[in-house]
Amino acid sequence: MSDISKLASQFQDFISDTKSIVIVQADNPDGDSLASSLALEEILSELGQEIILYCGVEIPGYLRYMPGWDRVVSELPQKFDGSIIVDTSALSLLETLTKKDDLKWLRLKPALYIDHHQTEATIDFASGIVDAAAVSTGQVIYNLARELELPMPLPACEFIGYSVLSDSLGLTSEAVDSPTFQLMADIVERGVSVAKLDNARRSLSKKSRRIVEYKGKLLTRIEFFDDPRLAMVTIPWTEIEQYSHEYNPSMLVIDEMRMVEGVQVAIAFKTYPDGKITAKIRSNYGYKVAAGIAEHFGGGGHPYAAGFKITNNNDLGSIKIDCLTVASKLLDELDTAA
Ligand SMILES: [Mn+2]
Repeated sequence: MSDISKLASQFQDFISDTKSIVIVQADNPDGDSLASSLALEEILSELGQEIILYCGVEIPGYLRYMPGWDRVVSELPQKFDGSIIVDTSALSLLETLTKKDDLKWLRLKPALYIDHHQTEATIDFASGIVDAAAVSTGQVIYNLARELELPMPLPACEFIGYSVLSDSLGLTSEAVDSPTFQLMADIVERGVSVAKLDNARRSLSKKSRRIVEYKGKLLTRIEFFDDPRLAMVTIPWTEIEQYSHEYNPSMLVIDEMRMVEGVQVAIAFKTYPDGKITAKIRSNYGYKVAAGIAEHFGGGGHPYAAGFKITNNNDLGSIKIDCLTVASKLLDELDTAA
């Protein structure tokens, strides 16, 4: 059996045993996790399945161009037969469920995660369908649906398109390959308008004046290290509280940081009142070190986009020095390898 037919029969077995399914996004919802949830909802509803969409945190404003985002609830339903976790295989990203002591309900029932991250899975209570060659979890779902000849109504195709465009930065990331374009060609055949998807996405990327002014402040706070291969910025809790319901502060500056001459890696830190520190890492084309840096701190992700979270050390200064050391070492190794 080929890989995809094995994964497809695993998926088929799972959905045959579960009538009502809660689809779970981790605590860092993004375009792919939301689009994948909505695509699964479309496909599985056609099969008569009852679907509940769940995410422990609020869906951020910039994702609300996808119709159906408001069906995502933040309370785990009382009754369901099984769960599908999308776009992560990391237990640490299900913190809200853990904190509310709701994870036990997922543990009691059949659970499946569908993901495309390369990082080793830490979800210990579910079976996994992981395809690291897929650019998005939506593409994994598309492959399963095609293999099983499941119904793919137009909205499902649109959500799959959103997931691919979102995780591939508009079909420009290194993970984009010929199957990605075959997928896009197929959904266009099925009626999807790429222009319509792109326009919907952009309609919400307009910013308010206060956000643009805040972006200006953040830009002046970027720190450069290592001549200047590494750029870092820190976003304290007071600003997260003030701005993140409107725009994710790190996303305001991380691309600008990457676009500074000489910069190869950009890291945005966020600090929380409970001492937690998170880092979002982006590296430029040719510098596949993001996941390596994240893994050093117990996180993970992709070669060019990764992240980590630290709860046992709130000394940001020392974390930044460690980041600098690890990043410089990994970048030097790339130089020697080249
Ligand atoms: Mn993804």
